[in-house]
Amino acid sequence: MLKVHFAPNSRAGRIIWLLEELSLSYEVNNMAFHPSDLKSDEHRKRHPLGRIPVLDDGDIRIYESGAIVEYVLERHKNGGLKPSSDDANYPDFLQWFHYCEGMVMPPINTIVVQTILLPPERRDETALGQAQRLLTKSLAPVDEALAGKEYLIGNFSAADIMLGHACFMSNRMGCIPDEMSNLKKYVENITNRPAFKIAIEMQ
Ligand SMILES: N[C@@H](CCC(=O)N[C@@H](CS)C(=O)NCC(=O)O)C(=O)O
Repeated sequence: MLKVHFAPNSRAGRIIWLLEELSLSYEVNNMAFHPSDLKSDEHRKRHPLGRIPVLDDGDIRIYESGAIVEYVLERHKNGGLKPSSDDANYPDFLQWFHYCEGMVMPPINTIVVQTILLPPERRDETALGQAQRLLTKSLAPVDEALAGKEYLIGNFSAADIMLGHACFMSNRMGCIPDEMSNLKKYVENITNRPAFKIAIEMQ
């Protein structure tokens, strides 16, 4: 049985979303998004940095959300969520799948650190402003790519589970301006998916 080590309001939601989209069975180890759980000796044995998500599949343990998504698609079920390498959409799929952790999540991480994780006296307004501007800038090509499309490569795919989740978080942080209307609509398309609702409402 697949087991997801999870905490609410985190990238672990991507894995629940994926498993729900694929109708695969899984168990959840629901932890608090707090050092008491994430930095515990028990969890550091699963992830050396004390982070989530982590997936257990029998004796196999894997962390890094994109790697987990690829692993599930290859070893368990594809469900039409990843085009084959000869598909015309494959290059775009790869690009947006990896653009998520490569370009969009770094400024989101800084925003979370500067608004939630650091105690108020250590927060830095300049670093926060820079990260907010960088996030909006990094989303501009995504808005452009979504013109006339419901999802990143047309049909719903695992690239939406990665980057769509990051877009949802960016919107919640107020970093998608109204002018990025394709992106606003995209976030709506994603949040209307029943599997996404299950993942995002899991506490
Ligand atoms: N690139 C990693 C990032 C993992 C990560 O940083 N997860 C965050 C939650 S979204 C976390 O565990 N943060 C807790 C911490 O930094 O202490 C992935 O995609 O899995």
